[in-house]
Amino acid sequence: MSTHFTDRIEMQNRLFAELSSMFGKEVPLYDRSLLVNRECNKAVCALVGQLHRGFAVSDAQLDKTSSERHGAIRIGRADEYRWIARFFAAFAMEPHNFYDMTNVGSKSQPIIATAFRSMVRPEHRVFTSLLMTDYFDPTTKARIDALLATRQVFSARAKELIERCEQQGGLSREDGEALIREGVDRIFKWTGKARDHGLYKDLGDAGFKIAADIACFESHHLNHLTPNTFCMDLYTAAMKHALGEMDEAGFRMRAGLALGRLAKTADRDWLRLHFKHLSHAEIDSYQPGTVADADVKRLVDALVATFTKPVFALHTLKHAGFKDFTEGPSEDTPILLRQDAYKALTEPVQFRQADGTTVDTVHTARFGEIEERGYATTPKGRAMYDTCLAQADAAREKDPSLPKKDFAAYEALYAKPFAPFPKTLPALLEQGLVYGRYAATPKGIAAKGSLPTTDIHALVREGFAQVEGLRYEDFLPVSAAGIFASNLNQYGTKSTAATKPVYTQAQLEQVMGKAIVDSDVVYRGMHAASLLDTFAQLGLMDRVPVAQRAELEQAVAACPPGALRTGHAAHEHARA
Ligand code: OOG
Ligand code: NI
Repeated sequence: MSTHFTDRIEMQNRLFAELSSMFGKEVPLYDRSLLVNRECNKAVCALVGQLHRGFAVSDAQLDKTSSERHGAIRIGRADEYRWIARFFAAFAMEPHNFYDMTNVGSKSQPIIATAFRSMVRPEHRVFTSLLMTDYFDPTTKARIDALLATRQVFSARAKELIERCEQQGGLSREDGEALIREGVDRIFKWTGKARDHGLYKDLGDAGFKIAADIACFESHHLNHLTPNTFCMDLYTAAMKHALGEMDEAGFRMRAGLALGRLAKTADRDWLRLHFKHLSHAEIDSYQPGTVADADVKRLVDALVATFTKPVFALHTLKHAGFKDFTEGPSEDTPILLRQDAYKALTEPVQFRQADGTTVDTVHTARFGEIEERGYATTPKGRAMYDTCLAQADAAREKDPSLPKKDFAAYEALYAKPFAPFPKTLPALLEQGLVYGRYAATPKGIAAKGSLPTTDIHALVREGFAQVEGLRYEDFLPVSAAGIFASNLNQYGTKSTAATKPVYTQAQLEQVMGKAIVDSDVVYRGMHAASLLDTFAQLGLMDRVPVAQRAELEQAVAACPPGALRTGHAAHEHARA
């Protein structure tokens, strides 16, 4: 038995690179949207390089950072879901958080979900839904269950590889590659083939498009694969321009606005948030520079010229337009996750009927999402976000046509409820709204024994300690509901069962045979462990108030050990 197993994180990166290239071949619009994102990210790096003299990102690093992905798949049967959990475990991806999408008000869908990702510095994550057929009346449930029962998504070979990985504790390089091929060529592949057009039509007509998308297909086809943007507003403007929805003047204005704002907000904390490969020391070595209006104009000119190249004529490809507004916090609030998308494409499908006949028709589900990750919130920050979001959503719903009619007015309207939210990392940390990772600085260690305070914010301000904001690596149920609503081209659904069943995290854990990680516990544990380390290094441990110390120790004890033990190593690894 070989002990030289292939590295699971490397396998994960390979899997996502392969999925991305598969998706790019299946959906040319996705492939081109990656190019648009790359150009936007490059422009952002040029601006930031001028703002922080010494900052530069190699093409390879840019590609790596732009290529972090999240994806979404939808599963029909509990046993399939368990195989998926076992499949992702081979790639060091564990279930994080429970999302009950049957329970998000008017945008509810008949699914429950978790997201598979690595615990520490995750690059990729997959939102994985399970269709709950008991959400439906008994007749519909029986029809869906019967059709689902007759498909086989995992080949015997895929199962054998997963079992081998579990038994051996890893896979050889060849076996790892073979499992990736199973994912790319079969499990997540779009085939354009479906079954039982009658059921498909009945479910769609009753408003259950998601059930149709799951039940009638023969694989867990990727619904979307979402790259990472450094500047959401620049990307959305560029896509609207490339899709022919925004003329050059409109693009110039929006791009100028986005980059102009970035020139004011892209501070060192922003660099640490977006460029995980950079060390504190590297970032500290940059010299402050300035960005004038003329510099922004030059960057916008260059983007305008770039987007006239034929490869960026996205409007010549089949498409259904771009979403009207971005999901998540307002543009000036750097927390959690902002997401947007080009709308779902209508693609040909062929149904094979039970009697052997075929039906040629179309299916609308796969779309092109983009995301920008912000700081991870504490429960206090999350509660504040939920309140602001509810107000902002309500304001938008009063006039849904506003984003298209008058974008500036819409932006102001949406940002207003978020006004109480601090906009910088120090303020967010001081108010206990986001998590950070602290460390003692050489200056702090030199001053050990004579430090005047245990107030971590003061210690950071005085340069005795340093901090980086933890990045949010998870999903947002309300955003996800909005995304479902827009990619299914419908609002929400209501259960047709006699009484709507209640779904629990324990139920999904039982389906998988493993526990779901609560990402808040992990963020809090990382935050607390870094504080305790910092106090110890600064010789302040004895002066930390007893209650505060006990709380930090509890947070560390509650955190799964993997998150803390490998945290440092993984960090160094990512930097190498
Ligand atoms: C998943 C929608 C949720 C997100 O980014 O919130 C999602 C789906 O469409 O299957 O991907
Ligand atoms: Ni998504």
